[in-house]
Amino acid sequence: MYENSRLIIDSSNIPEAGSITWRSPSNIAIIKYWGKYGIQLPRNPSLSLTLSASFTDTMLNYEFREGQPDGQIELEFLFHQQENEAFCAKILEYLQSLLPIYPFLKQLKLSVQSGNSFPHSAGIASSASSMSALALCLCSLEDELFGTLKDPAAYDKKASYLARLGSGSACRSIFPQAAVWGETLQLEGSSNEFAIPVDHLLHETFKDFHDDILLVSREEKAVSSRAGHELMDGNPFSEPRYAQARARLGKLLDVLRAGDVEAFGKIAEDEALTLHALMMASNPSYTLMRPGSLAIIEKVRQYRLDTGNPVYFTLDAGPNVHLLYPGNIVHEVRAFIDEQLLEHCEDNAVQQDWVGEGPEEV
Ligand code: 2P0
Repeated sequence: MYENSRLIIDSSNIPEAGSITWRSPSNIAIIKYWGKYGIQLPRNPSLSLTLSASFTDTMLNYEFREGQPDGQIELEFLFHQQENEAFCAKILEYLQSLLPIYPFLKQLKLSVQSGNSFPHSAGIASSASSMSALALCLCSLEDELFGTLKDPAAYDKKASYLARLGSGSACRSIFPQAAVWGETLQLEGSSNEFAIPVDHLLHETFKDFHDDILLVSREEKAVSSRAGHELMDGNPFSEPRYAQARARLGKLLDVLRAGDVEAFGKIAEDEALTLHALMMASNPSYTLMRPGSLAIIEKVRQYRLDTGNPVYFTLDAGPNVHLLYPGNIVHEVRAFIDEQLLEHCEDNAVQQDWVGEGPEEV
């Protein structure tokens, strides 16, 4: 979509050195993206809530590189002020892959410094926040050098597109409150190439929703998301699953408009359990929930029966449980977590989060 770009720095107009910093949040998928094709294109549309407290700060420094650049990008990378070879290699590979879109990247010396608001080993997915923060820095860099992204909607679309190329779920983090990634007949302008905002559809209730992340285990994930997506290719349930996700997304859009918290919770839980069932039914198969995850799920169901409070769970591709609930019951739910759920969390760890307003330049 943006390939074959002519974004090249003219030697008669060399830019001064500069620095750009973005803070970008993580997101929690309610309709899950699981299964992809081509270059990070989703097999079904997904919908997420944008979070707030779980974010990545990324600073990009740049200066013009004298002399004839070869095909290699020049990059220094620090994660929490420390060198990190694995992350550096990943970012370098990503930037190299963007050269058809951003050929000017090899005309610069780049330095990236990044850090998360949550511990790296907490088992909270950081690819959505980190890749969206980096993509936003790149769009600001494009605009500073060439003045080509002045229109906010064009800016967000390109940031979402670039974030997707880094990590699929990252394309949804660009937008406030909620976003949909993937073509669906229900939403005009939806695309497999980038996410679109759907905050304008949300009933007030969902603008004040919480997501407390119960950290059942901080261990590295047993299956990388790349390998997980690949497992869908040979999975006998994959086609019905993609149809199911499309149908659930249509239903969820109605529910989000109507403010129907109970129907929202039903879809969120069904999606989480479907995701894990798909992994259990893959070959090889994975059970990513731990005993603590199941104990929490059972207690959440019982708590709902006992109190009538609308508290629901979802899970990413890992053992941690996300508790979703409206802001007006935050004190009761926090007490429930402290009294009944913390015992299932590693080191009693919970990351409290809520629906947020999306990334900000800092
Ligand atoms: C999601 N997940 O919709 C789903 C639900 C995890 C469970 O997207 O390979 O890191 O970078 O495109 O985005 C995690 O996968 O995968 C994910 P890549 P990503 O949030």
